[in-house]
Amino acid sequence: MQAWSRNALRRGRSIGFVPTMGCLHDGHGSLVLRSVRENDLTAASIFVNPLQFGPREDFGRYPRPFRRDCQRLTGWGADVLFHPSPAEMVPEGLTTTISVNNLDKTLCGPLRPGHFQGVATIVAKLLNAVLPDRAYFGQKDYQQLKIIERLVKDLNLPVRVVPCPTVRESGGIALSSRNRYLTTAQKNKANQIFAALQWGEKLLKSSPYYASSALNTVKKLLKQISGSRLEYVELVDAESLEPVQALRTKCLLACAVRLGKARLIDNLLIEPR
Ligand code: PAJ
Repeated sequence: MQAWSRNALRRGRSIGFVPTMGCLHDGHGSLVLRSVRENDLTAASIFVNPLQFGPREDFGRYPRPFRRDCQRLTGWGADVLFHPSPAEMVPEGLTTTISVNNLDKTLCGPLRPGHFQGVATIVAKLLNAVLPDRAYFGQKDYQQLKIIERLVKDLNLPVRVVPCPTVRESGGIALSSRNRYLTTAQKNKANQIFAALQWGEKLLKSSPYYASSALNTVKKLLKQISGSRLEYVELVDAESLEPVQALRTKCLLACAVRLGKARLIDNLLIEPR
């Protein structure tokens, strides 16, 4: 991978990079298409990263439709796929990892101990392999995006992180590889997650100093989704990810909901009027 990238860079070509865990959908596609537009060459990676799954999470059953993924990447115009082996990415006796502080104290962090450390470690390794000028990340995983931005800044990594908006189905549900775990009926219910967040946005914009009341309404709406279990819904500052009591700065309204076999996350960025 590095040889391919060095060769391209020597020839003055810019490289865009889209890291993924595969089971590609149009959300991934939006990142690849943007990279193809903004760079001479686009690399994607597929690696189901064991370091970011907890012991009771879905690492074993995470879908891996590799041939279909390759076809999709070709269709979107990617130039190269990096598909490393687990042994290459997580060598036996791995002792050096990247620890994440502060930004993992809210939202998904407390519920998924070690998750963001696993993400940061593997993304740093992927960036070292691909040597891109730009790397594309989705706002659907907003906390991950902020942690990667911080990683790049803190470690002076020579790459520009490009945030990309969340792609949704027409009903509102954010595209996710884990939507595969949902039945059609559950998918319809999952649309209510986005509707609840939108309702929260409306309340927050009309009464920015009553954030806790807006949050309670969203919580109630999310809890009403039958067969679901709400893990959290939080309003945090969009930069520090610290909880806020009022909509004074740009904020993130984010939630995680368990529905059937899937754990779904979603969020909305909300700017004060
Ligand atoms: P994965 O879940 O495959 O997502 C790869 C990239 O696609 C991430 O940047 C994610 O935010 C983005 N993405 C997923 N669904 C999206 C949607 N509906 N709209 C826009 N972008 C979307 O995130 C990971 O993999 C891993 O943690 C990884 C960064 C590859 C490290 O292992």
